[in-house]
Amino acid sequence: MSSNRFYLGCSIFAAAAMIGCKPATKPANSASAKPNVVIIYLDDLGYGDLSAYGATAISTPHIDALANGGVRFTNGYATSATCTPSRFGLLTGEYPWRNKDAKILPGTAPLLIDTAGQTFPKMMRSVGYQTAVVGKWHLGMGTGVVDWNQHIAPGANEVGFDYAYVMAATQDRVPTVYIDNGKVDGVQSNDPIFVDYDKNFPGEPTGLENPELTTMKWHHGHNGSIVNGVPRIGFMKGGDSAKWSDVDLAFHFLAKAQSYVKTHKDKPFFLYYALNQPHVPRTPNPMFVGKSGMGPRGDVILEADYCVGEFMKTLEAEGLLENTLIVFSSDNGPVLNDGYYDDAVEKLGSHKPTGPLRGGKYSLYEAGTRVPFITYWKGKIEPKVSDALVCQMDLMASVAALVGGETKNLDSQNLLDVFMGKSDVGRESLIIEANTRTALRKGDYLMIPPYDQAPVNTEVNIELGNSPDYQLFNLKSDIGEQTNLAKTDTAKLREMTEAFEKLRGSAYGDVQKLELK
Ligand code: NG6
Ligand code: CA
Repeated sequence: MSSNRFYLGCSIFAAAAMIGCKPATKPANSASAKPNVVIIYLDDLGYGDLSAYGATAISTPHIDALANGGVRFTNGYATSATCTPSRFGLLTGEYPWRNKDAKILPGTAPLLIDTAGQTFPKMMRSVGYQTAVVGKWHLGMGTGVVDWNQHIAPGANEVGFDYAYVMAATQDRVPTVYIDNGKVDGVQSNDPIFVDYDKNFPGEPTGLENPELTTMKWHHGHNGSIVNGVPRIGFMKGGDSAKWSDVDLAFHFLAKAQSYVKTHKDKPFFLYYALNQPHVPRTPNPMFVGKSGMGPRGDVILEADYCVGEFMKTLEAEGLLENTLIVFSSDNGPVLNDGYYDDAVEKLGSHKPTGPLRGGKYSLYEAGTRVPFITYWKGKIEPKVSDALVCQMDLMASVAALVGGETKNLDSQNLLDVFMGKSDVGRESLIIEANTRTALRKGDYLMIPPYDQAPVNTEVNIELGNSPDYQLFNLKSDIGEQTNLAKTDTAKLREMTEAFEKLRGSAYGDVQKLELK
């Protein structure tokens, strides 16, 4: 019970009498104690996917309540245009391009984060916090050869989370099971689970060979093992009792996040609640099927909004709202067809998941990394819209400043005042990343160096930002990146390439390309 609620029952007494109501020891998680910190992180939600960010074809009232009651950032970035590197940046405070393995990982990948290094949850733990992750992990686990029937380590627990209830990778990758502090939840010794990303297990159906067994059709990739009628990436055998139900997945994680709050409210906690929506396969609970009129992608956005609302109700019911900083964001930008025929393209109508931005998931153009980004703290953060340049990577140093933690030599910058809405002075610059290609945002400008790769990913139908020429955009006057200024504003291009080279250093493999043509 929070001290606020405790005093409620005493409010009719005079102040002197209230002293008699005071508990002998003050609850640790009271308004004057260290605040709880919750990061609510969506998967592939675009800059234009929320009504608070301008969407009119879809309504997201619960997330909007955070956006309209807190700081709504218009220049908030993930480090990357895909999941694994963005999560790496968020949880380590380091640019993912410093780690050559920070790419989209298979479900069997070893743990990506160095267990000896600094992490966000370790920093929180060092100042007395309880720490938890619930939801999508996708940062690898184990050392490369995993027996899914034994305790799997190292993983989220070993990089600082006291409690970790996660899916290993993504909803479209095997193993399709929950992992509870390193143990597959519900696996039984008489039906062990096996996972392989190279070859199928003899006799097991796949999306490729047994399309008649699928209820969702694959478009590209996603033709491995079939679980619940959905063909996945990779192969899996056994573990029937442990397999998740896709339509219940969001509610399952929600319940875990809620129960974590309820059982840990007496001491400060750090909770990273990583939802699965609207990543593929989009499998809305029956409660939301057909509700958006946009097909499953819209329906699962409504489902995610509902989950956020329910989670907020729990914080409120537990008396924690005034003492909890909530950060809301997404790991990368939107994609419609990400490998399944699910009507995301056909039923989109007038909705623009990217908002006014160019590109999408996987892209160096803005829609790849610029995402919804909200900070909310009832009674502490005044509602405002902020155009300050901020990155998810900055949360670690900023929250450290809030809770009295320490960070050393990180790329993460302390922007606490910006996140609290007290300052509009964000980052000077930021390197964004898309599948190891990088670009520089500095001031109002974005500079993308030349890249030889294909300009468009034709499978997902997204412009990737690649061009044999330099690209330079003024994002303030040209948010849609339509006018390449590289040839006309050569002074700005030179300033940007020099700054880029300095920040990127030898980690940028093709430094010679930076010599202006
Ligand atoms: C891609 C998958 C895509 C998605 C993505 C990871 C194929 C053809 N495409 O490789 O469906 O799973 O990886 O998304 O397999 S992320 O949001 O986790 O980065
Ligand atoms: Ca993602």
